[in-house]
Amino acid sequence: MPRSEAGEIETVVREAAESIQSGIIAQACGSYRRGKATCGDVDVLLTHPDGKSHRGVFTKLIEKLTNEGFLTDHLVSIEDSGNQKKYLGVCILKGENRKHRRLDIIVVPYDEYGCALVYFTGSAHFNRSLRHMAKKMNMSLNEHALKYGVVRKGNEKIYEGTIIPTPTEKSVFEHFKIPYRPPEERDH
Ligand code: DGI
Ligand code: CA
Ligand code: CA
Repeated sequence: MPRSEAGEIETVVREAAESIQSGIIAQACGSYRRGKATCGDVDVLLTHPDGKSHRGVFTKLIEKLTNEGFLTDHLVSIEDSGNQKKYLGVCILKGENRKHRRLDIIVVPYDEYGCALVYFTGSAHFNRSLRHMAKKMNMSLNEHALKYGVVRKGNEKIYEGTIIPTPTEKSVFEHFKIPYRPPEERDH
């Protein structure tokens, strides 16, 4: 789809989320955030800066968007091992000649927002490069957290390490001692 349409989808999700919980942050990540002219799907990441009000939004949001006729098909709803919730589905914008589009909605606690933003912005290739860098520095990176002091034996983790607070996406880059790379430059 053209990126303008991805932007419209982001707005629908953001406005619905805001009506459920004011002050919520809703950001389309993935290829959209990387500035692509076209996007295969839309990945909207949600969090709340007060650290707690993201809770309860997920179910209400899916329900509201379904009742509005925006979400037409639910593929998967996952609550992962941590505190992140992920929805994979299909949506359609109002108006003539609209097409069904794939939409992912991810709700994360604010203390995981920095790492989640990096992860869901991608690209998948860029994420792999960062994880490789983390490994070399005895750290680990995933969508939840950056950790230091990780002990590995071969591919096995012997010690999980300790979480480094990463309140912003920029802080993730700082801990790797690399210059901040804007989303448009994260294809590799
Ligand atoms: O085309 P994209 O929007 O980049 O890709 P996507 O919608 O499949 O996934 C959104 C982001 O989530 C992607 O840019 C990076 C992350 N991601 C998805 N699948 C994987 C992944 N990251 C890693 N490391 N490995 C994956 O399999
Ligand atoms: Ca995407
Ligand atoms: Ca996706």
